[in-house]
Amino acid sequence: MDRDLMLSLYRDMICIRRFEEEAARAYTRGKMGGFLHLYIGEEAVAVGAISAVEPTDYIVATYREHAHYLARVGDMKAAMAELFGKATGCSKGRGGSMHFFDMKKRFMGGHAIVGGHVPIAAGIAFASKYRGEPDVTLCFFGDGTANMGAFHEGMSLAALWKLPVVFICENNLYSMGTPLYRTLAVEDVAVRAEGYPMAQEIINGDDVLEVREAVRRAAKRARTESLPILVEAKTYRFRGHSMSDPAKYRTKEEVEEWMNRDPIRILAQRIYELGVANEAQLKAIDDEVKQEVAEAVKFADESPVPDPATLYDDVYSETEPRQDEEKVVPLPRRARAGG
Ligand SMILES: Cc1ncc(C[n+]2csc(CCOP(=O)(O)OP(=O)(O)O)c2C)c(N)n1
Ligand SMILES: [Mg+2]
Repeated sequence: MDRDLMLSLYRDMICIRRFEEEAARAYTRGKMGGFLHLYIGEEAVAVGAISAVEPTDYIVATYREHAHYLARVGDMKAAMAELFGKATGCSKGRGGSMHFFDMKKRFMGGHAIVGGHVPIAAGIAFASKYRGEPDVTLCFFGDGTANMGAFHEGMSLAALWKLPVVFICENNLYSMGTPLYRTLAVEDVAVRAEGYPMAQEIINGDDVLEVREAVRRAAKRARTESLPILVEAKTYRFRGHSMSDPAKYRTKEEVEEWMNRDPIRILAQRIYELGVANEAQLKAIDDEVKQEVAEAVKFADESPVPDPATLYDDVYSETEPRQDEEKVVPLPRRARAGG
């Protein structure tokens, strides 16, 4: 096992953990508006998967996307500033927690509508295939998403058109406060793949090396054979659904059991066993990361809010009244009804 790789995966996971712990503190201090959904406990999925693909491959994620953004783009300052709604944020402070974006790094969001991004991922993969480009799209989503109509539409088209997408289900056993067994008629989300059809694989989402290996294989197949796959990573979120959720619907024992399978601790254990690093060396990484997070908070705090004069920038609508506006005649009622 490559020493540098293991340490870099460790660092990436610690970055997400410490970033989000600090984000949670900032949230309670009223530094940001809207919701904040944390990925704490699920870090191995984003880090393992994104480390397994090329930097030119596309990433599409949910509202729990700070992790995927940090794993791909790694700019903590732009991430924290976005949470704080500042002009220096990765979406210029216009998106906030659920709408991180970085086109240059092919990080295609940050999507708040459950399932809405699955057809988008299929569309991106379609564009790659249509243009004859070698890129693969990774699409992350939760277990609850597997029951959404848009999810089935995206999966169905990906199978029909043999699109190079790796669908990655982050199965954390809950959609908001509802346990999976109350929403899903099957035990594993992965079996849904059979109906489209496409390949499937179930993996331990708390083992970053296992995730990396599975996604590496899946992405290679997508790239060389242009075939989609559904990978289901079993994992758990340690916090509530969002910051406003006290998570009373889970027993203390259940949470403790999963926290014993902390993905960061699992990798640390592997690192010790293989003699890659000792406790002091991992602590040094942690200390560096905490420093980086503190600098990101300072940067976000000191950054300006977006200038109101830029309100209409980057909006896909006319900011000036259209010249031909008076010529637009509404269709008569009956004609519209027929359409
Ligand atoms: C179309 C739509 N319906 C409902 C919601 C409200 N909502 C936000 S997250 C969520 C649960 C999604 O659960 P899951 O897909 O398992 O993802 P997780 O939050 O567990 O990562 C719901 C119902 C939404 N954002 N979009
Ligand atoms: Mg879930």
